[in-house]
Amino acid sequence: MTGVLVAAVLVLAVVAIGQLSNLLRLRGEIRGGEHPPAIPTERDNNRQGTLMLLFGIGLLIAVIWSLFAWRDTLLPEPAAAHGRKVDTLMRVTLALIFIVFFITQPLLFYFTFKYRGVKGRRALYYPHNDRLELVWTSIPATVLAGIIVYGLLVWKGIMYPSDKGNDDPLVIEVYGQQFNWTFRYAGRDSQLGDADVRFVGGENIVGIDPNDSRGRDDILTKTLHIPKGRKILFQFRSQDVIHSAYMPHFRVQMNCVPGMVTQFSFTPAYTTAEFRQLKHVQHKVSSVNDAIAKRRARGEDVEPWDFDYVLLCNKICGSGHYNMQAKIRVEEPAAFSAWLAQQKEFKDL
Ligand SMILES: [Cu+2]
Repeated sequence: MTGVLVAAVLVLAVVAIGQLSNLLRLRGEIRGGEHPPAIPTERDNNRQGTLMLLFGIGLLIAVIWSLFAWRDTLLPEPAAAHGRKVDTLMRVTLALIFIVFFITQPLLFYFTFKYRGVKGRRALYYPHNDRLELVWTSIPATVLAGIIVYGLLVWKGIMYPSDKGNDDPLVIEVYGQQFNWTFRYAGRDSQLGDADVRFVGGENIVGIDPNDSRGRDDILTKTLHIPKGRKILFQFRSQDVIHSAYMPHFRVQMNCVPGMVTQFSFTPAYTTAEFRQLKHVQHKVSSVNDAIAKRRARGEDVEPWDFDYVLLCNKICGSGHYNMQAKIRVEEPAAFSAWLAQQKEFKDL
């Protein structure tokens, strides 16, 4: 709220200054008849040039400061095997962006200062240079093409791995609807039964076809439990609008599109309990809980927080979008099997 008020005050101040300068100009016109043309003086040019240089220096200091101050807000170590490839791609891209930024921005502000208006100095008329055009077109084009090819190779490595490894994936359907998630496990036959929106009703939230025998042992749940170390094949569907299943700790995001099935597979690398032991996760949990402790001391009713993997909807899908989330529990395979065995099959609902 304070931020909005400060922004409003700043906007109003800019408007007031604009109006004031209009008034002064009108007053000048009324008093002196014709308004003299505004030709900047040597002093104006020096002042504007210096201000521009100071602004540039301030901008660079702010960027460097924010890089250090907010480095902890980046995502921690990935919780799925393929996540390192995504993170490396991200780091390479960020490194290139910052190299270009730290070359071009200081030059931009320095030249603005250096070539400010000086009495008697005329700008050099330099309309065209083929060699320069070639250099500043071909270098960015080559670098961008390199990033795109690298990105495509990473995508191919994640989506179509050459090493199929333990290829007995656990199949789980992630079903989005305004505004919640339902999960369907394939049951003992490792196959999901057919589903169609026309069968949706009562307990049959995802529209399992009652005539398809493969669907009889499917299991519907509202919490997502997955075993560590086993490949999980997620199949995404949506009942109404486009949702997007976003599991940031596993570096996964996939759209859930009505009328089609999209998929993504990954292998969880840490159980929830193990991930909670990692240093940066503990650091985050303790800093959040410090803030919560202060609120509790003020008498607010806030529960302490512990880390959990999350599934969030990452498409603005309607008024309840903000709350379309679920916790993900990664467990040791034995604990996962015990949990799954307690769930009801579709035929028993
Ligand atoms: Cu959604």
